[in-house]
Amino acid sequence: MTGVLNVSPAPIFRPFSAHKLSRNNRVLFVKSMAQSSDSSNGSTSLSTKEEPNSSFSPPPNFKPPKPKPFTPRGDKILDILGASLALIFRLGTGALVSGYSASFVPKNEVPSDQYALEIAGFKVKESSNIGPRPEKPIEIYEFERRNSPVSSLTLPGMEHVGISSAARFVGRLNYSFDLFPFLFFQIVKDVNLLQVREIVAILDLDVLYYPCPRNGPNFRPKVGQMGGKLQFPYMVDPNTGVSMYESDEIIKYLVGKYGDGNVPLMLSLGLFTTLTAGFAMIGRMGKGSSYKPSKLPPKPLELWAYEPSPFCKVVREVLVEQELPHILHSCARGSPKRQVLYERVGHFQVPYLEDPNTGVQMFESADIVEYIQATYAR
Ligand SMILES: N[C@@H](CCC(=O)N[C@@H](CS)C(=O)NCC(=O)O)C(=O)O
Repeated sequence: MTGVLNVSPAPIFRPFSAHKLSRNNRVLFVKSMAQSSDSSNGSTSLSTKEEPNSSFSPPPNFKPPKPKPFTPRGDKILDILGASLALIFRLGTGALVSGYSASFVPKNEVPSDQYALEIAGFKVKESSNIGPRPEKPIEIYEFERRNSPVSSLTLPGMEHVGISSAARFVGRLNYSFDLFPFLFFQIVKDVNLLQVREIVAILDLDVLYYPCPRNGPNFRPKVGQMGGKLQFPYMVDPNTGVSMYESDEIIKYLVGKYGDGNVPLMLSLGLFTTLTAGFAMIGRMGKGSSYKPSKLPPKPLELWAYEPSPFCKVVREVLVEQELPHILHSCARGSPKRQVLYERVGHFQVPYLEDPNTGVQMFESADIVEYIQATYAR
């Protein structure tokens, strides 16, 4: 399974100048994938604090594991259960692409070179009305605060997520300084990104994510440079040159440009959306929001995944904590990209990681997490 990739994404970073700067004052010019392939989209070069390491290799004796569908590794059952809460509270939002339909057919009706999930001797034929997707990945600078609810209560900024209705709701609960209001305020503030990720899955978009964890040295400051304020998520569409803050605006833009113009019901129910998205995060509080020192690779990792899958969620958390830019090949149920991966690898399962910096390609969430930590943690 280990080998050199046949897709070689453009480096995130511009070639470094011949001068090597001292470790403490290195300045690097960073370009996004899309920026490097087309300078006419209005994107700007930006400086980062970190120099990407130029050579990475897989951990010693690395062997990619065999895929084991729908089976968490024994020591990760609680993690996967916690991550599954999102699927339950959000009623599976993001699990199916737009216009999804499915039918059960006898096994022998589906040719062996076609991806189809097998259930109880039947194959599930799935389809969608997704048309051609944008040429270049959408770029999203992401930060999802998932603190322990009592460790940082940050009320300012809640106006971004319709806090007036949330505050009225809490008021009715006779607000006092016990755990629930802390928890409530915290989660209400942090649900924006989840909804954006859900729409990415529904619209089957590929996204180049730039993680901006708390204290992340590289991409977080760029958001301020590009858009004028430190607010997340921040989206840049290199296909149109449009960039914006505000999850609601981003969702409206994406469904208008790449969908049928209608915001899905579960993303447009106001306080209900906010609450369910907030509770969806409870199982993973404290994960995927604070920077853990890491080595920055020259190329983005590529992850085949989709938002509500608990197996994918635990991998995304580590990519965010390590501040590793990654291209998400979104492939919720009904996505034509499932067939693409099936043809490429002979099996479909997510998460599936391709690392162009080492040539590693692998399934299995727990092993992917360990691989990322072994390769990139400082
Ligand atoms: N043991 C695997 C399980 C991953 C898994 O089962 N993923 C599901 C999505 S949640 C999948 O890809 N199933 C195959 C399919 O949907 O056809 C891991 O930990 O990564």
